[in-house]
Amino acid sequence: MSAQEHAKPATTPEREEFYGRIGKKDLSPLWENLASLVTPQPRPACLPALWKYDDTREFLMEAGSLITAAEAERRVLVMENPGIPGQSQITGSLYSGLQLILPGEIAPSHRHAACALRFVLEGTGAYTAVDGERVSMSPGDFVLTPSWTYHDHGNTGDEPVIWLDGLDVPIVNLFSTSFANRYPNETQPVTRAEGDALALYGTNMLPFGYEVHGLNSPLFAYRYEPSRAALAQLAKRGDPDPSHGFKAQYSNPTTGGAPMPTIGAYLQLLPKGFDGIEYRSTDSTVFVAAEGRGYSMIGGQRFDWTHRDVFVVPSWIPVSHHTPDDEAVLFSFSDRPAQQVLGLWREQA
Ligand code: 1HN
Repeated sequence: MSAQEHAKPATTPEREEFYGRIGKKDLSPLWENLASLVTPQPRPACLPALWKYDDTREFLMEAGSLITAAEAERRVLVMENPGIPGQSQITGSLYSGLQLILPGEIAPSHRHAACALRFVLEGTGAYTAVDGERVSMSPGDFVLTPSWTYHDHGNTGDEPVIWLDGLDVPIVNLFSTSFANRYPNETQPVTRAEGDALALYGTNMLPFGYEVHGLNSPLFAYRYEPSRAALAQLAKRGDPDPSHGFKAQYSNPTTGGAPMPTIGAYLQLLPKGFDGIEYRSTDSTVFVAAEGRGYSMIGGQRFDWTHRDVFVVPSWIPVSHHTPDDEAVLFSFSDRPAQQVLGLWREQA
């Protein structure tokens, strides 16, 4: 315990007896718990962790023969942070899992208060329908399903499709604000042609007189190729950031802000030979390797990762990234926008 921390007062028989009596009236002494309630620094319960794609994929394919997408509603293997097992949380505020949809399957339409993102890891031929538009999904694409929008997934191709899901379910449940319902039919009607949102919002134009409404980006698919090209362009312009390499944030084209109110998403290029310096921030962050391989030091522990491996960096734990042998690209997401709007976010390079 540091000098700044509040020392827990001594226990005496009189005090113990008092605590027992007030406990029966649903009261407790703050001085017994103050030090763990108000900590001088974040003390995340979640731990640094890594999930190897090859291992998880094998279990996911096994799940594919045990249950259909229709019966499961969503066939997902949840990544349980080992520091907080059994809570469907990868960090203290976010949920993440790997979802499999097999050829011919439909994951039925539903909506919920939680916002979701997908980052496609394997396969082509699947789509997500959001707001009456079906968007096809290819590896590296980043797809949103904003809060309270009906969404269903389908696979009309001939190979399994796997993506990383990220949701703010723990935040929604912290506030006890969960609502959800199924669409009356398996799929929502298609009312807009594919490419509609991209043409309207993704070309540096907005429909004339457009007024921002809601907190989510109306552009709900961000293709890998142009995102990757933006990183390559950043790399041509100068030196990498010493901690982040060449890093960009996905933005809502109508506001310039985060694509969703609770979750920010990022893409970074780590050039071959990058030897990053430590960085920490209060937003526990989920990373997945979109390309290449390397390793990250998280709180002094080394995590070697390769294409499609997922790892998590808890709040305020220093992280550095290293790519001695190969250029790599990392996709990541965190609750940074929520922390920023609440005035809680901090970082330290
Ligand atoms: C959900 O709706 C999806 O729509 C995936 O694909 C994962 C995890 C928790 C709650 C809802 C999806 C989910 C989820």
